Order: sequence, then C-alpha cells, then structure tokens
Amino acid sequence: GTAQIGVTGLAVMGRNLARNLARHGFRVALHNRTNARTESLMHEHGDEGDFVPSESLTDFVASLAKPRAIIIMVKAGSATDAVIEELVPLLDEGDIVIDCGNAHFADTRRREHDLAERGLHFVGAGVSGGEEGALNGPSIMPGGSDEAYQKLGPIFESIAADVDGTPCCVHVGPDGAGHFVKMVHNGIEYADMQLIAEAYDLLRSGLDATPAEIADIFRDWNSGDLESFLIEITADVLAHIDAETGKPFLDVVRDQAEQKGTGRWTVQSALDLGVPITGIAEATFALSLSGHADQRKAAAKTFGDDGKAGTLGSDRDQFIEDVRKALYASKVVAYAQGFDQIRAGSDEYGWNIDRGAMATIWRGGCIIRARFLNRIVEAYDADPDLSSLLVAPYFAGAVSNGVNSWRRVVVAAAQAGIPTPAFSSSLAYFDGLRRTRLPAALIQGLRDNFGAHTYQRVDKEGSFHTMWGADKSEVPA
Ligand code: NBP
Repeated sequence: GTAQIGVTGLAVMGRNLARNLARHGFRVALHNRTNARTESLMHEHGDEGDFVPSESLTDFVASLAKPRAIIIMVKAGSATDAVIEELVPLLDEGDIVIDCGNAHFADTRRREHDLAERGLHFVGAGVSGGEEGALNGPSIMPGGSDEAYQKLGPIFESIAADVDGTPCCVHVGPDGAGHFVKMVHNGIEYADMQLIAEAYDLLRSGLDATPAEIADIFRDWNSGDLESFLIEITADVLAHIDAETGKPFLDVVRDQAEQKGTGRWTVQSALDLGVPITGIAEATFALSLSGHADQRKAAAKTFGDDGKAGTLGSDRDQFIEDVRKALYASKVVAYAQGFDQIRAGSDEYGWNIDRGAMATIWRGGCIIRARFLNRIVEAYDADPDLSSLLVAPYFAGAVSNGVNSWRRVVVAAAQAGIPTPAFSSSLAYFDGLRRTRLPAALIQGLRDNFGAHTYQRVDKEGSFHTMWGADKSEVPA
C-alpha cells in the first residue's frame, strides 16, 4: 500500500480529521464499519485531497504503507476494543495504532501494554477542539512510546493548531499520559464553564441585567485578561434570540446540563491521587444538581425560589467589576488545581510530564484556549517545579489584586441566595491553602480518641497516642 496514514471511524470527528490530514498533503486511507459514511465522505469531500477508501478492514490495512499508522476514531469504550481486536491480526510488527477517541487513560494503559506484547505500538492521543478543531487544527495530546512519536510527531504537528509558529501538539509522555492530560483538560473545561455560568447568574439574578446586556459585559471582558474562546462564545450564546419565540435563546433552553464521562473521570482520578480539585468537582456536581429536576421542583415548592432579583445593584459598575475579578481568581484556582493533578498523575504513573508544554499546546485549537495560558507557560518556564500556580508571581499578584472583590461577590451571593458553588469553593480553597494552621489537628485528636489512630506532634518526631479512656497520659505509638 501507499497511504501514509489511515483513519477508521468516520463520524464527525474522524471525517474531519481525515480531511485535515488530506488537506495537509497526506495520502489518507479511509474506513468505517458502515460503508455509507466512507461513501458520503468521498462524495462530499473526495476532491479535497488524496483519499484511498476501502470497504473492508483488510483492504484498508493493505492500502497503507509500512510501518502502518492507523487512527481509530470511534465511540470510546467497547467499540474501541472491538476495532482493535479486528485490526490487530491484520497488522505487522512495528505498525502503530492510534486511538484519538476520548478513552479513559487506564484503558489506554491496558491497550498499550497488550499491543506492546504483540509487537505493535499503541498511541492514545487526546484530541480537543470539537469537530471544528478536528478539521481546521485541533490541540493534540499524544501519549505512547518515543519511537512511535518519531513517526507520528511530524504528521500530528502539521495538522494541529498553530500559535505564533508553535504547533499545539507535543509528545506528552508514555502510554496513557496523553489521554490523562486530555481528561484533565476536559475537567478544567467543566470548571471554566461553571464559573462563567455563575458569573452570568450573578449578573442576571443579582442585577436584573438582560441576556443582551450581559452579552455586552462578556464582550468587554473578552478584551482583557479573561480573553478566551469560552468567554467569546458566551457572548454569542447570550446575545442569540430564538427565532420561533423571539425570546432570548437562554430562556427557551432547559436548564439541565448533560454530564459526560470525562468530567466525572477527572474527579474520580483526583480522589485516587489525593489532589483537591474542588473547582472541577463543584462544576461536575453542579451539573448533577441541574439534572435532578424532581428534587429541585420539590425544594422550590417547599422553600420558594428566591425573589431577591436585582438586589445587588446598589453600585452596578463596581459589582460587575467584582464579578469579573472573582471569575478570574476562581479560574486561576481551577487551572492551578488541574496542573496539580497533572503533576500527581505524572508522578504516580512515571510519565515525566512537562506542565509548561501542556499549557503551550492548549493555547490554540482546544476549547479552553485562552490568553492567560501564556502566563502559565511563563510561570513553568521560570520554575518547572512550581509548587502551585497560585504562588507564581503573576498569578499571586492577580489573586491578591482580586481577593476583596472575590469576597464581596461570595458574600453578596450568599445573602441574595444565588448559588455560586465554584466561586465559593475556589475562595475556600485559596483560604485553606494559605493558612499556616488548619483545623485538621482537631480531626487528628478525634480519630485518636475514637480509634487510636495516633498523631504526630509539632515539637518532636514520632507517633503518639493519648490514653483517652484512662488517665489521658500520652504514650509513644
Ligand atoms: P461517535 O462517538 O458518535 O462514534 C461513532 C463512530 O463509531 C462511527 O464511525 C461508528 O461506526 C463507530 N463505531 C461504533 Br459507535 N461502534 C463500533 C464498533 N463496534 N466497531 C466499529 N465502529 C464502531 O463519533 P464522534 O462524535 O466522531 O467521536 C469519535 C471519538 O472522538 C469519540 O471517542 C469521542 O469521544 C471523541 N471526541 C469527540 C469530540 C466531539 O466534539 N464530538 C471531541 C473530542 C473527542 P458506524 O458508522 O458503523 O456506526
């Protein structure tokens, strides 16, 4: 065969990735379980580049030059395993199988291990940017071996988004590292969206501002530190008018958000790793709450929906500026926590992930692309072992500068009964992080009292236990 790379799985993502590859001059082999998808791609876009379509997987594999590079872009989970099982007997030693779907990193670790035993490379690559990104330049986060990346790197780097001449693709690390980082990226995306939603709610419920007015506020914010893809499209969504009713689009959409797998995975992994990613967790739980329509109805009936709309507007401009600063500070917390999780995962699984490089490849192509990622890159350039993004000079300054606004917003929200779980918990995290002494000493005392769990002292080494039920003397444990 002569094709340089193949794509199997030609739904929206695979189709656009294949077109992106072809537009960059690669000869692309095509396959999909249901041939109609392949035919429609050839029919609609066959003239965009050099495609080699095949109806059967055998012909598809035969159409590829060796060592083969095959991208799988199917529904994550058992479909990916099914395709791998069908594919592997047709391959030769040294071929590279690439999963660009949203796999769980643990599945990617397992698959990489299995295929390595069969002499094949397996690369789990996170791809962000939705269908638009897949076509015009996504952010790509490939894991897998150095050897596989040597061949794939130039291909991926040429189709990835580009920011100031730097491609939004880098070899993240071995086996599941790429999918792990993609997972954290999606968790941060959840936190970002929840923070934006809370800011909107504060302005709408607290100031009685209209969606169109709030769209203007977000547009204004997008010209400063907050500049990002999500802030930009927030203005578009807020300004949109429903054609059927003439009402703001937001007011005709159900307020129950879908909770997809990756946000949940991020929180589960953080619990396993012992990393407090409170922003992402609150965002995930806020979506869960939105989905419990019956419970919400019962509670609204019991307690009443709060009727304090418009009560926060005594100094309207000041409040808007406070919300902007609170949003920025909370966003810094969410990213700081996400990068902590990347470090913890990297340590746990031996991936040696360069966090600055992750911020670099998120600057374009992906959903969380934002101006402030440049600041994260600078922070890790200055200190690759940074203990927390929050203590890097730029972010420390931004948070210190915004902390009074942040407190005023959280207090005002609590008084007005406007739920701000992500704003509030991010502030609590910040206050907890900077405390020299936390009340955990009391918890140690309680655990020693009821379960003889022992404790350590601030003034000498070792573990100790107090004889709580007897004379309360202390004994070494
Ligand atoms: P879907 O996730 O909707 O999957 C549809 C594709 O999977 C079709 O090609 C389908 O073939 C194939 N497939 C299934 Br389902 N079961 C199969 C099986 N047992 N054997 C072979 N093929 C099978 O497609 P998508 O929305 O393009 O997403 C693809 C991947 O990219 C997913 O992992 C997704 O999580 C990830 N992703 C999506 C986005 C996004 O914005 N949509 C962004 C980033 C990542 P058929 O045509 O024969 O039914």
